Amino acid sequence: MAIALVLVLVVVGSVVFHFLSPWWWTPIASNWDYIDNTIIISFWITGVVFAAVVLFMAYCVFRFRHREGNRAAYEPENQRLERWLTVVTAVGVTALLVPGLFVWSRFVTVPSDATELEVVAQQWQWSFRLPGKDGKLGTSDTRIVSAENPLGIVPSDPNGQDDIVVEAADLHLPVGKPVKVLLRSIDVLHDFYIPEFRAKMDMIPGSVTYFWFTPTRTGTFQVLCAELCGQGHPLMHGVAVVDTEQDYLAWVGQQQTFAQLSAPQKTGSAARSTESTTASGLDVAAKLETPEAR
Ligand SMILES: [Cu+2]
Repeated sequence: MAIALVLVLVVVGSVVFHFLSPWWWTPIASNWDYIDNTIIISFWITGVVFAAVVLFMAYCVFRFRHREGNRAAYEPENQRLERWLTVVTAVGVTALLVPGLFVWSRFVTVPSDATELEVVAQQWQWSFRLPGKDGKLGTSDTRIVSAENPLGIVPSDPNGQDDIVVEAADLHLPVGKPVKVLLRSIDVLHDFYIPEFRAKMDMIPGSVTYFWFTPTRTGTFQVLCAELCGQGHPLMHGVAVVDTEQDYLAWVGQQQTFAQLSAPQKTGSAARSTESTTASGLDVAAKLETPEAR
């Protein structure tokens, strides 16, 4: 009797806690409310099944409790019950999986007007690359990653020369514009995750994974790594700032392109003068950024 009561209390307590809990998702900042809806469907299905199974256990514990002289009946087969359970389980599992498949298909079907953003993970920092005026990212190769070329951009590809390189600094994005996020890792498995965007994907050395999203409100969001990636994993934070178009353009104007970053390697006064002007721009940018996340 006491055990049956405990089981009922577990169900009631879980349901009450779920609805009164102070912990819920951070307010959404992207178009992916489909993902929230899918999780809510999963909560409902798993919640109903959890309550039904535990309450049934409580009923059995109470109804078939030990009584003097009672004997259990042995019934190894019950085809009607098995058919019924198979159908209910199949419906439940289908309802859990199918919404996710629809969301996944949207998640990787990138709209044609999305601009590209490359995110490069390494132990233990985030770097970003945005296409320059040509709107195209140049090719990259992990094998040529060096201190001077931290993202491994192929110097011979003209598309890469105007790419904006944001190494281990804050990322800015304009609000309301779809972004195709290309994910690369130059060492181990990482996972790019911004909770408010509801978007998250593994980054696999040697391949480029991608998804897309549209930021729907301005604000400063934390970039997390959601894959255990070594000792510094808990410290692998970044900052993504969603700006108004105007603020975004002001930020872009302060960033350095790949060509500017590789200029110091060249000799000659022209290269040096480019370096000095852009370096001062970067100093201003560094002062404006919020360094608290690092
Ligand atoms: Cu990581």
